[in-house]
Amino acid sequence: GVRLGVDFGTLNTVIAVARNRGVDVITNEVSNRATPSLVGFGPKSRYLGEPAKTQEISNLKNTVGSLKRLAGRALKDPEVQIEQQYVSAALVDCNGQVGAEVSYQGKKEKFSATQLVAMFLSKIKQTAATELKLPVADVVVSVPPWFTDVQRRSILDAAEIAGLKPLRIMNDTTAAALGYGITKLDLPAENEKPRRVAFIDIGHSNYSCSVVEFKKGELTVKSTAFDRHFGGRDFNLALVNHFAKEFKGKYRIDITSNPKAAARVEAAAEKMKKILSANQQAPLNIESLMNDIDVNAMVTRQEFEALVEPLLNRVTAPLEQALADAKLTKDDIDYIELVGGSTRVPAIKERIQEFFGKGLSFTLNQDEAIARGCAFACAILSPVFKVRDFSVSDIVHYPIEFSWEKDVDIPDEDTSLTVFNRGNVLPSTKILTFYRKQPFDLEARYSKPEDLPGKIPPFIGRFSVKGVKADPKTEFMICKLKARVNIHGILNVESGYYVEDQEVEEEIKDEKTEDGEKKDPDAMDTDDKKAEGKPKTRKVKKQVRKGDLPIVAGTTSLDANAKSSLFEKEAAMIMEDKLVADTEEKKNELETYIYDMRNKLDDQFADFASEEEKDKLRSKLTESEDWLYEEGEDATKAIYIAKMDEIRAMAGPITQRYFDKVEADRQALQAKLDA
Ligand code: ATP
Ligand code: K
Ligand code: MG
Repeated sequence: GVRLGVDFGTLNTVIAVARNRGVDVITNEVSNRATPSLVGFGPKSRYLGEPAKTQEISNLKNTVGSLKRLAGRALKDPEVQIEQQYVSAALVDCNGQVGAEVSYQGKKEKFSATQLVAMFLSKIKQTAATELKLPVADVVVSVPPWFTDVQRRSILDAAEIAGLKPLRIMNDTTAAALGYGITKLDLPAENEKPRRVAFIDIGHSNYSCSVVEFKKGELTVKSTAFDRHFGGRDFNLALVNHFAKEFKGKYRIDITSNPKAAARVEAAAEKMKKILSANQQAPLNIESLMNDIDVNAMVTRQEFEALVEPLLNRVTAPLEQALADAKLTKDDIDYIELVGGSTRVPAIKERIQEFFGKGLSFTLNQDEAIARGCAFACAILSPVFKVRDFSVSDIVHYPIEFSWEKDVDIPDEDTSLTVFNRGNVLPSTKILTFYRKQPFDLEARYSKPEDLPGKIPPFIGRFSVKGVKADPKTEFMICKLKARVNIHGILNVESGYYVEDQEVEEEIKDEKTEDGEKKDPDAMDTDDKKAEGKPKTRKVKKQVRKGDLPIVAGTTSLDANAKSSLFEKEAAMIMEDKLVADTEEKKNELETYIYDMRNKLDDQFADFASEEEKDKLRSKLTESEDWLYEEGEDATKAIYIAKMDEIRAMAGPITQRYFDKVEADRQALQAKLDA
């Protein structure tokens, strides 16, 4: 199967594919190496990716961007209100999640953020399948490292609604780090000092910095810090605000009152900003911006840097935080690797370089490193692929606690416990032990809601443990639950079982947990006594696994029914889009055919038809053309095909005579050559 990596950006999405010989970036239908992360809606079909961008300015109300930043959020979240500044469609509540209200096929419709992400991912799937000429399923998708459980679940659900199989939801900077490590052949050996690299990703809306340690075949993320509201769009906005003020005075127009004008200035500001990365000044010219007024302006790099000074002053905070969390100093960092489009801004580079006091590295492709890392991750996770194994150890960003009610009376038993701490290894499993007489519930939530982005509720999931009954001897059951923060960064109670204390004869072995993972030093599974290293057997008191405990989980993921119904809906919309595209294609073919045939009648077909035949065919062409621009403007695919067949039938004898002559000439020539 195809192994895809998708860097799902706020502005741009990059798709990479792992092949036997390495990783390649896939181009889209207009040969771009990045696809606008936009979804638009029209009277007949959706516009996904490039067409959404083309239509954006004329279809603002029905175009939705910032897709990933909406995923898993509620409308009332103050950060969603910030997002509305950048999203031109109206944001609304959609069954508890934020969504967009748009006009689609002539009706007002609401789509949840998860659905909108699914639409975009189904386009990405289609782009990859078209380019590779193979069906696509397995995928690794990147997200900002600060994404919480509910946001990650939304992306997972969306990928599944799009018919993809997400093998991993991966943090942006971790993906970049994997792409870096897997291609470096000179990493330190096991017993050597690790190489320490700071990966800095500044994109369109957010900024992350991870400190990562590398050794041969493995990477360990030591810390990740972020500014969730720092990226290229803030630099664009600074320019837009500057021009809004300038144009008020200079041209007496107020672009803030005109969304279309504001959007055009934003697009121009983005271009200008890029020019300023390589030049000392940049012009801005927009024709007929508002009230038929053409606007012109010029900004120097120095002026631009003054405008964004408050932003530039925020560049070092995540770097300081990342070092502090990793308990390292600037001097411990061997390399500083920059990725993301906004790390091209010279003033940003200067601030970072000044902070570390050493040169910056650009050994990764700034725009493609994350997608490439994701494709490597996908290949590693795929059993059929031959890729050098590379172990990736990431970290938990927000502490997670479990809470429960007391059952068996154990003095001093707590009713809640922080099970995963900030900075804990991810993925990792911890075994929770409970003494219980009957089925019970436990709830998982983030223990520091104030650290979460915006007003994301701390709730993660409620887990009901079934099949618990008291052992007649001890009057309770010893229940063991496996809580896991998995490779997506999502928490689940994956399984449960019960044990009994028994005296057993046991051979002393190495320390492995049941699923063969290396034992996490923080694991609470202290009951699983590890024996000393004597190579013989001895009697030990041991907990012996007796049976499974079924667990029913209630999380923020969509349930199976809801997911499959959204999958059906998405599939139906894909079919409709395809029908609209096919119909348009048939209409264009008919138009071209008419035009072509008219020319040929005066040219190569001229000697092969009588004047009467020509007149008849010409009037048929004119009549068909008139039809095409009137009643036939909006016909079905079948009708366009039928029209074309009618003309073909009438032109048939003429074209036949022409081709007979061509063939006769060819044979005559051949005979001459053979003679
Ligand atoms: P995010 O990572 O925040 O979700 P993203 O992945 O879509 O967003 P990128 O593709 O990394 O973002 O970067 C896009 C941003 O980089 C845009 O704001 C763009 O204007 C900016 N950018 C790209 N090239 C340049 C340049 N030469 N100079 C300045 N800015 C640039
Ligand atoms: K990107
Ligand atoms: Mg990005």
